Amino acid sequence: MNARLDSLTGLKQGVSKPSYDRRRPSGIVHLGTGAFHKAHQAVYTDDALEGSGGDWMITGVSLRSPDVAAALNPQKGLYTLLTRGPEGTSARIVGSIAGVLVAPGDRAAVLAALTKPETRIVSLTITEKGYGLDPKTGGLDRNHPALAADLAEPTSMQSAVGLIVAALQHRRNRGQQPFTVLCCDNLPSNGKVLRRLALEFAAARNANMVPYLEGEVSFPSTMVDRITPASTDKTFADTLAATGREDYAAVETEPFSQWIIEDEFVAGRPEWEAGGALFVGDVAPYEKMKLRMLNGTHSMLAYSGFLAGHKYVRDVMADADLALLAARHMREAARTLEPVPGVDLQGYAGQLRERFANPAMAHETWQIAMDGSQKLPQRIIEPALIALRRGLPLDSYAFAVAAWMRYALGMTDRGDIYVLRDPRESEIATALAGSRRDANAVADHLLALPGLFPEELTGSAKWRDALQHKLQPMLAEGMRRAVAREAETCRV
Ligand code: CS2
Repeated sequence: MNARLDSLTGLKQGVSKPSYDRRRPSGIVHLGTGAFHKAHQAVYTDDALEGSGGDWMITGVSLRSPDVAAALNPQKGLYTLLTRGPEGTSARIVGSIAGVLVAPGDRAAVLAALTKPETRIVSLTITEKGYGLDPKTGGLDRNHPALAADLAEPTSMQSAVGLIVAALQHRRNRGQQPFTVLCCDNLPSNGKVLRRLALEFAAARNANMVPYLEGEVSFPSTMVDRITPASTDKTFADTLAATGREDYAAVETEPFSQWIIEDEFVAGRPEWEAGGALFVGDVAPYEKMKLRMLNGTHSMLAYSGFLAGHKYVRDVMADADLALLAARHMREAARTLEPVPGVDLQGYAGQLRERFANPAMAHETWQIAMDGSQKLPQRIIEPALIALRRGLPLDSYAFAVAAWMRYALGMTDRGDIYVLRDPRESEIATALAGSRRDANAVADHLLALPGLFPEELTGSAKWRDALQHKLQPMLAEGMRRAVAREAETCRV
């Protein structure tokens, strides 16, 4: 039996570890303590605590699964971060998480954490689908199960938005200072979106909270970036080899990391600059760049790469045809952007291609392919619309959407079935029933999914033609051939 990582002693040489006193109060409550949070914000906070201290430990909250808490709590919140680069892997112990609460099992403890006087920031990584955002209205999706429950039942508080508004109400009633709400998910203007949802929720449930939320609480937007594959048995085996400690909370990530934040904190913040965070007045240009160039290309490669038989993004990038399509997608996405302060977009694209090709990273295409209905709008559809308006080529967006539509059929060209993992999965399956081989029918049915594609796009003959043109060979000849064919058009 190997010893578990539950203290900072006895680690192998070369493993870096926190030297600050971890018995300080938690100034941050983080909703959605998954791998991404552990590879990103928790690491910046670890650096800030190491650099300048402050009462900024993190109390993690899992809104759904008890797994992270089960792995982290017996280790007093300690976990290993493996950083994998072409030159090798390094291990570091992160100490900024004090422990994790599980909301469904212990809602009272979660509310207590959110309403403690020491809590000054509530941050979130709950994925796109966690917000209950209706893509059509930009407001609350009242059919979102957790939100619907919270709107109907005063004491429910299952959704992130519901918990935040309820906690702020408690604080206001008790005369405590509010906290900053810090959204760290891949949504454009993520702070503004969350603010809008919180205001709408408050207007529906506790209208007297609206002026308070508007006047006293801040919702800075952020751009977060670090590629973080789901942990596997190899993560745990390599962690044991590197540190000498068993750790089933370990996560692995890439060397690159970026965090750009609007500096609007109503109750202070850690010195995240210590980890390299950049504070700016307006995050929007950076967010758009990342969502369209990184995430958009990721999604395109995930659908087409998975169906062309590639398990990992690094394999996709080793496929000359797909690498070419990745480069094209980034180039086209860059054309939809306004200038981004201090960034050379060509250089950014080159860096992205290198990151995607990192041979040490096993990032599954299937992982990225999940939740397509939640990801396409900001990654692909928005720039497609801009391209349409400006008369720019539609090929790369039509190819990406066609690849998603082909992926939505749930079966590889060899006939293997896979799970879509999308909150709109059953709606998609119903839309596709009976029309699986006909490109026109598949495109028509998926374009008609309520709220997903704007009318300006669905009503455009140019867009529909482009889409059908890309989807047809995917269905008739298979993804491998369709990719080769598409790449040929880029070579001429
Ligand atoms: C990916 C992102 O899974 C996905 O959809 O595109 O998680 C991506 O790896 C991160 O946004 C990188 O910062």
